[in-house]
Amino acid sequence: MTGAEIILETAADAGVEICFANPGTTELPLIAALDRVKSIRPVLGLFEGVCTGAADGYARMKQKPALTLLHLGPGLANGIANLHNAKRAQSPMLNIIGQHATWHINADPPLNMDIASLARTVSDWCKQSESVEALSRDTAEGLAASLYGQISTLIVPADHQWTEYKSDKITLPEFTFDKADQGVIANARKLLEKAKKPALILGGRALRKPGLTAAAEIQAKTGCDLLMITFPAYFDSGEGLPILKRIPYFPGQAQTLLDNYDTLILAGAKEPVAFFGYPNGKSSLLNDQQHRFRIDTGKQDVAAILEELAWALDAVAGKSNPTLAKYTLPKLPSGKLNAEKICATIAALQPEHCIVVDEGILSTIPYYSYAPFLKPYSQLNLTGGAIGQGMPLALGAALAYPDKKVINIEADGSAMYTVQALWSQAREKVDVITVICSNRKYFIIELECMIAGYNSLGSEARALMNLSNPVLNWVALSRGMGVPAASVTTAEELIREFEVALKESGPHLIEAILE
Ligand SMILES: Cc1ncc(C[n+]2csc(CCOP(=O)(O)OP(=O)(O)O)c2C)c(N)n1
Ligand SMILES: [Mg+2]
Repeated sequence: MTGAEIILETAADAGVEICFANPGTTELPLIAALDRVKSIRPVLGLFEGVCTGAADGYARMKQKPALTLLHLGPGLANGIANLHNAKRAQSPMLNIIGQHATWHINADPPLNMDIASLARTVSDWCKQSESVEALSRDTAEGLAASLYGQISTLIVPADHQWTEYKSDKITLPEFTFDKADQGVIANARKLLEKAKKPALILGGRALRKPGLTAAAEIQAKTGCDLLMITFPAYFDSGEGLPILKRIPYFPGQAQTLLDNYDTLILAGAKEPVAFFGYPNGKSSLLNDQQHRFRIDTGKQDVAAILEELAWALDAVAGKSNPTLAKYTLPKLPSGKLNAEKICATIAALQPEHCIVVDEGILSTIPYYSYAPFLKPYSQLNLTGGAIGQGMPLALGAALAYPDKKVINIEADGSAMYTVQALWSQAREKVDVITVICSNRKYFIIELECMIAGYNSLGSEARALMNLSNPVLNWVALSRGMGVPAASVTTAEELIREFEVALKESGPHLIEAILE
């Protein structure tokens, strides 16, 4: 068995099913090993940002480690933006990065660079293998570290990959999150009992069904509001779950919401801060009078902590909770499209248990007024603010759950960063419906300019926000990568095309042209 084979064998034993890959000559033994270790399915991305984004989507859905295979420093560099998003999403992931043969590095060949320094900016665990005999342990350690919801990166020189491996295979130890702190739970209980107007801010794993169910019980008992962070990696939503208010993106709106509360209990969430610093702005969205208290460390099981807090509050009623969301079918719109109508159409037509990926930027803001009242579904969002995530994320989510429809609501500017994901969607025949919100501009930058007081921008400045010269031909781009596509301008056309896409299997793209 080669070093490359033991890496894949160790990963396969740990439950890894897919390798999101864009390899090169320093990964040849790993390419060959994928032929031998059949339980790992290779998925080719035509840009490394597609591989890392797809791995993130898979990891968020499966909550188990996703594997990428990338080529040297430049390959990693191309994948960094979506690794940054994955790190912010606390997605378990192991990157295997090929390195030059150990004896060749000092010759400084053209592709040589400091891979580890680059990797550390996005990795919680990072190692360059020191011998072929360490490869199974290195792989197991990297995977084990990722289980907390972290990024691990293992850099493997080509000679370690091709050399024969003679040691034993290492099995991952049983994983458990760090133990809950009873003192913290008692403090949270006291704060909630004392507060006049409390809220829980939920993020991370607290936004999955078990955490939401416990939060709903706490809400029913204490009367606290439930808020969610602005860009959650994942949340369960719909009928039977509590109704959460999303903290708005713009700091003024966020502060208006948060000012309502005297006490904020943070569960799987950091203290809320403004996305950017503005002239005369401030970082924190909370004021000095507000009590704030985090109940988990990020390495603990926050859903279990919420459950313990519910017990401590004597909030576990076990009977039906009247505050939970009830299903309301959104009305289908008509006429020329705008963002509100795109969101209403998708909300009205999306099937139960689907996966919605939101990288609609300004166009998806209206969607959140429907989200709590739909049939149960899962939603994935852009987490780290590095755009170009939606299409790969949708690919990975669809590979994780081939039986579910994935609906990717995608802004046109963001879509262009990793548009190659469409080719992988076609090749892997995944059920992804991409709706491009085609406003033909970087609308949010335009809006941010207006808010910042740059009201009379000239043609040079405007050129940096305008995507209409030339107009992107979405139908041609999509068909060119093997994904059937249509372009629509009215709600009636969008409804028709969306219904066709829902009925057929395989990927589809619909360009929704906005007024
Ligand atoms: C990797 C990366 N590059 C650039 C940006 C800056 N940026 C934020 S939003 C945006 C454009 C958004 O345009 P679009 O995706 O069309 O959404 P819209 O604002 O039109 O709704 C850009 C360039 C970013 N966030 N991430
Ligand atoms: Mg746009």
